[in-house]
Amino acid sequence: MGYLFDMLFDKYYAKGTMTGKENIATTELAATEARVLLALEEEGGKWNQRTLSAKTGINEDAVMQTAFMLAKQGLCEIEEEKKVYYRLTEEGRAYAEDGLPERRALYFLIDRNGATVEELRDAFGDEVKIAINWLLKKNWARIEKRGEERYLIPTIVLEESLSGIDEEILNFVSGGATERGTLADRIKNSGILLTEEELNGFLSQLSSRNLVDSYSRVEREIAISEAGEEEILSRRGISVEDEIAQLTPELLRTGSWKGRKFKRYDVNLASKEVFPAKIHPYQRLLDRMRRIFTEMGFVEIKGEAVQSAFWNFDALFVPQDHPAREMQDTFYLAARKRIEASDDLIEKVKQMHEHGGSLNSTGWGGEWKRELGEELLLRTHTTAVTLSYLASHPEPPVKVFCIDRVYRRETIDPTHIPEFDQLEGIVMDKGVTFSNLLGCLATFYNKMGFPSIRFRPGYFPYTEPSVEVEVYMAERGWIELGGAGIFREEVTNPVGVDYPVLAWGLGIGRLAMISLGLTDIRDLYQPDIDWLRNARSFR
Ligand code: FA5
Repeated sequence: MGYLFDMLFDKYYAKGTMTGKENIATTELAATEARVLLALEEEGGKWNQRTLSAKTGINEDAVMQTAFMLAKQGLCEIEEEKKVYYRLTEEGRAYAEDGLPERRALYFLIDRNGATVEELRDAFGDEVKIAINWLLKKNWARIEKRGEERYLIPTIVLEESLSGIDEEILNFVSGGATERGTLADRIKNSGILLTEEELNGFLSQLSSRNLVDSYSRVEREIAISEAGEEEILSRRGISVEDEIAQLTPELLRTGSWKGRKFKRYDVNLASKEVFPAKIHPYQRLLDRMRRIFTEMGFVEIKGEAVQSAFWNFDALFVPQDHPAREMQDTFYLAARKRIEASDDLIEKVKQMHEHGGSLNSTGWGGEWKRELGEELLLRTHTTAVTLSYLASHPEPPVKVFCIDRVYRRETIDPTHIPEFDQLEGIVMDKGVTFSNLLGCLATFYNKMGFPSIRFRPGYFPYTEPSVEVEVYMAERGWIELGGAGIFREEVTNPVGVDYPVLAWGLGIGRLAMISLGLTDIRDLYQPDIDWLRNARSFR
């Protein structure tokens, strides 16, 4: 029976011996109960779930359930004990085989009668820090400065260091999960005398080094109670009659259920938790966003992850010397490609950048270079996708959205990762306004369960006016979730669009993080089974 079952069970029943005498059986015993009770009586003594299952032929979960039922009626007693098990981590296994880094480093130092930190680094690579740290902590070496060089000098001879207790414990645990009592016996039998506290100290040191981890399990022993014995005596040979556990169409059709006994169920009894397959919480969130926008009348579009700088930046009127275009912000591919746009459109974008085209705009000035537009990159935002869609659908109305991955060279922190998803959307129609844009975003966030959002003035080279959308998070305050605005004419004019375009690009990861109660965006991608099992689900 799994650990989770134990936890669940512990929720319902107090620890210790359980007889539930107040509930002495008043009803007939079910067939499985009778079988288990007879088995307990036949040989007496204490049984664990596994042995009782083997004896009765009832599977382990069912046998335990039955024992709980019997205990509730006072017919058997269940003793519980929480046992702690230790096992090696992957790193622990490697060190148990090869020796701890400080042990290997000590041999190295003794062989050479001391070595420089550099020599140790050459020999131990990534492990050098651990090795030096523990050599010093264990007083196996000291540091000596000679000129510019730092030397590590062994301070003990080999024989004195042979029996590191932590190393012995690693060995004792290396055979597989080891119960604490068994571990303590092994240590004692090897002649090492340790108090409980000392053993705890070594174990917590090994676990803080991530070499050993532990888990606990409640183990149970089941024995027949006096009341159980009496029950058997009074009924002189309980007969084990076949029961119907499940009503089938066959039983109903033939009427053969008549006169038969039905298995009783106690719906209050703890049962094993079941974890059926389910959709990842993050995926469920994406699906929910899709549904909300679809319900609002939007159509989903898709685009390529590799875009030309032309569609990712130039057509969006991002100047060619904008910092976001630098290598340190954007992932560029080594290749270039002819821009996928008509010569007429490319020419219009060029004119727009250089002097504002035919609009009352100055553009950015300088020369617009086609070869920079031909560079290929991993799209830095999904705005590249909605804009190129707009270019091929310039007639109103257009109401589309796109949910996809974008890539940026970012320093990773709790709210920044180099690959994240954006939810992009545009509305293009006669007479749509800035208020419509704010209304659209407020509706979306409200439907996502965020009543408190605010808009702050923002800046994007391609929108005017521009806003940043923020939602409130209890511990972190206001957190920026996206940008939005109305496309500038410098963007819409070259692609042949004559009406206002409301546009937004929202970061999904941050929103997901808040919705799922995480404080670090990286946790969205961690395969943490407990979190996955317990994460709130979205309808
Ligand atoms: C943009 O990407 C604009 N294209 C949005 C836009 C579209 C504005 C259309 C106007 C019109 P920004 O760089 O601010 O904007 O990114 C949008 C959101 O993506 C941010 O608010 C944030 O929630 C999220 N985001 C940005 N960088 C990261 C990152 N490194 N990790 C996780 N989320 C990020």
